[in-house]
Amino acid sequence: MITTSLLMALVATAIPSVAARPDPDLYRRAMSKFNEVRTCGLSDEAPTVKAPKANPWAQITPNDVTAVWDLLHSPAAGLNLTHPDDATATDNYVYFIDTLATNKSAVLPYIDGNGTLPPKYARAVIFEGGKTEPVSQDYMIGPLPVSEKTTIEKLDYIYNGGNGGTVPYNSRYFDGKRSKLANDFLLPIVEEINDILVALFDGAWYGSGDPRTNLTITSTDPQSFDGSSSFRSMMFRYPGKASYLTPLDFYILLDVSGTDISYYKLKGFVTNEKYFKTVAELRKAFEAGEIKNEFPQTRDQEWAMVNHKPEMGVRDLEDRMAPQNIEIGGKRYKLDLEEGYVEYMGWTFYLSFTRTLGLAFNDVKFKGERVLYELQMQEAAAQYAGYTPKAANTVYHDTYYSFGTTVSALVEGYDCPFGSSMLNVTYPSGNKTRVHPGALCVFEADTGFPLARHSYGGGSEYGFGNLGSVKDAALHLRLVYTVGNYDYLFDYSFHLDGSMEIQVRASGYLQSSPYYKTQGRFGPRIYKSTQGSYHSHILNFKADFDILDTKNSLEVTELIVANQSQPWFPELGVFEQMELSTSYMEEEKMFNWAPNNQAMYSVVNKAKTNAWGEKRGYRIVPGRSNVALPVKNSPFSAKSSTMLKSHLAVTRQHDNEPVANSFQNVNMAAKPQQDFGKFFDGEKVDDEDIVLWFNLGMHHYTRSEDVPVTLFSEAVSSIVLAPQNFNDRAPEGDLRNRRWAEVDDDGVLTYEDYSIELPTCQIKLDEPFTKIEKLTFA
Ligand SMILES: *[C@@H]1O[C@H](CO)[C@@H](O)[C@H](O)[C@H]1NC(C)=O
Ligand SMILES: *[C@@H]1O[C@H](CO)[C@@H](O)[C@H](O)[C@H]1NC(C)=O
Ligand SMILES: *[C@@H]1O[C@H](CO)[C@@H](O)[C@H](O)[C@H]1NC(C)=O
Ligand SMILES: *[C@@H]1O[C@H](CO)[C@@H](O)[C@H](O)[C@H]1NC(C)=O
Ligand SMILES: *[C@@H]1O[C@H](CO)[C@@H](O)[C@H](O)[C@H]1NC(C)=O
Ligand SMILES: *[C@@H]1O[C@H](CO)[C@@H](O)[C@H](O)[C@H]1NC(C)=O
Ligand SMILES: *[C@@H]1O[C@H](CO)[C@@H](O)[C@H](O)[C@H]1NC(C)=O
Ligand SMILES: [Cu+2]
Repeated sequence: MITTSLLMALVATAIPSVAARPDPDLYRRAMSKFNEVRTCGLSDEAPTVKAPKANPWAQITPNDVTAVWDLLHSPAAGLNLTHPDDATATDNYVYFIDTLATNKSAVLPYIDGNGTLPPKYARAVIFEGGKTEPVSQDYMIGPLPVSEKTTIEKLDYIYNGGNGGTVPYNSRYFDGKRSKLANDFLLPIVEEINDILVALFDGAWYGSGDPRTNLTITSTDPQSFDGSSSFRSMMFRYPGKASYLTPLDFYILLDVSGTDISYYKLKGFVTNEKYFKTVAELRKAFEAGEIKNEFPQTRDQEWAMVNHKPEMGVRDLEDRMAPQNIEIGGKRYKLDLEEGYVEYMGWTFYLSFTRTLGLAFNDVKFKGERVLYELQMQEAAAQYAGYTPKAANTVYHDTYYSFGTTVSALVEGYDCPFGSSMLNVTYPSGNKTRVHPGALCVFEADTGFPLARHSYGGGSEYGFGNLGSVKDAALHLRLVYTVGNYDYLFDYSFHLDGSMEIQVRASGYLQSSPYYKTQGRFGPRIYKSTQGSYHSHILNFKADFDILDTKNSLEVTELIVANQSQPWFPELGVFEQMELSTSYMEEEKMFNWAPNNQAMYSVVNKAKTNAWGEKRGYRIVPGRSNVALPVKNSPFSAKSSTMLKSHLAVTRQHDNEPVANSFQNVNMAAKPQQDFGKFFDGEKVDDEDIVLWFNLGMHHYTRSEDVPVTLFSEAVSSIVLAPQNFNDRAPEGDLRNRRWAEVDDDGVLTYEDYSIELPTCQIKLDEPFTKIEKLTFA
């Protein structure tokens, strides 16, 4: 926190003198005078704009959430619901309400023509434990607002697994009510072995609410393969804020199938890399001295906090403030916070947000022409490896945890630059709409390099005849989703050259394992008794390109090496040369980046050519660490994770294929609710409305530098969507933030700054810089 007033002269010559602690009124008056003392954009509000049309992808309103909730609970609905606060696993209760994606077929006539705004629908997931065959059931409720026309129907059409929106009880989200049943079953078992736990770990477990409990117990995903049964691989840790880094070598395996706890079974214990099926077997080995705790874990977790560690020393000059990105000329983007609409340097787009998937972008246009209909993350997954029940079992699909609800508060000046627009994010929660203040930041940033430059030769004393250099910048939209141990930083940037970059970074705690001398193949020792478990992160995205219209093709330009001859080089005979071989993907397909990147993939509109007769398109440019899930046949991720297993995929757009995954799919690896593989049924993708799916991710080769938390600098993946013959020339020509210098024949240097002058402004950082604006997406 900045407590002292900091005043920095940016342009030494041009700053009117201002006292170090200006009188607040004077300061406020100064701020409002745009042409006098300004604050370099730090405290400016972004200029507002009115979206051309109401946002058809908007979230359902808070009133809709409450009305839908009340409708579902009305006797007339016939759903026989219990309020979640009073419900047990064998009652029927609402798990969540969310916004149902509006069909593209309904939106296009509205945004492109005179069609009316399509009606909104809610989606509700109801846990129907009170049914003879207990299930989780998805419903669609609409049209909204609730009226006599509103109906509640099963939501089946977005799922292709065969059972529509129905998920068997054993595969449904393992919520607190199911955990309570599992823990009720577990308690007497652990009570029988607490003496062993005390002897090994100086800890015991009497249930989570009991004051004597000084171990924490955790399970993992998945907890079912196909809904016919359910299991839990539990492990103990030392409790605390960094318990992910203080794992203990003790696992309990349970069969927790069904709602009747009297049928639950103990499958056994694992410790010291040994498996004991019963309490008696465990006790026998313990008493025979065959179970040891060779590397005692630490209960202290101070070392694992993300605060300053003075014992690590000092770096010279590090007591000075680090460089900052400042929107020095004032904000250059406009916001319509009511509609969730943004304009920036030729870009326009709408925002939407759901509980399940978080932020999405719609109708992304550059200079008035559509590039993308939709861009949305589909799944943030991780699969682990190890010779323990926990690591070997773990596959996370973070949408299982309602990804959008995990958005965390952002720290201005650290997570996002000072002066960013810090926007509220909202989503339905029960019968209400929750607000996460300042969870989405919008800012324009210096990219740190010129967008273009050239120094034209010339023998002048300046070393050039002419020199042109163009300033680069980009608009960023950034959020951090903290799903349990991990913080995923999503950064979407819109660039002046018409390209868009998506970057995902990971920080936060490793899900680690107790250290075993024999298990280096699963990752290094990273602390006294802790091993960093190897895992792969894969994040799947949907990019529904509409280059100018919906008739698009996926152009594959292979870079091939061919033997050929050229008559003017008779002495060479046949020689090797590179050439481009262009074709179009014919059918829906999952595929990988070509080795050595010797293929370029572009979505093009064959009917729309630029001034040179070339098909206009956007290229999908690989960035950092574009990986896919290495394991293809793991029982824990078999058919639930098909979308993670290739770098890229192309399909035909369909209203009934809006998402790659279903949020409960992680518990249905053998019998998925959504089978991405079934999207590939031989449909043509040439000159059609096509969707491109891509994966970002990283193979997390864990290291001691993951302690205390993984570093965003290293754990990063990115991709760029860049114009490919979309324009007639580079779109930088209209930018005035550039310099053009000339040296005439007499050696006289003149330069043009196009009236973009270094502004006169001051930076004053003396307030808690959390400014909250409204973003309702409604
Ligand atoms: C309503 O749900 C309860 C469980 O909450 C169940 O016991 C009861 O049988 C259900 N009633 C009907 C008519 O299905
Ligand atoms: C929309 O309506 C206007 C005025 O009625 C008409 O001129 C125009 O052609 C219509 N546009 C479309 C795309 O239908
Ligand atoms: C944890 O609880 C057990 C059982 O009550 C006790 O024996 C042990 O000393 C406790 N350990 C610590 C570190 O407090
Ligand atoms: C939500 O439900 C609670 C009861 O559980 C009620 O007190 C509250 O008024 C409801 N909120 C709204 C916005 O209807
Ligand atoms: C070209 O011909 C040479 C000589 O026959 C051969 O070694 C080389 O592999 C050929 N290159 C290609 C791309 O076929
Ligand atoms: C969306 O399209 C699907 C598939 O055509 C259809 O079944 C569904 O009813 C549509 N949804 C809405 C809200 O109209
Ligand atoms: C943002 O959220 C905060 C906290 O809930 C609230 O006080 C503030 O009014 C919200 N801002 C707007 C403009 O809605
Ligand atoms: Cu990781």
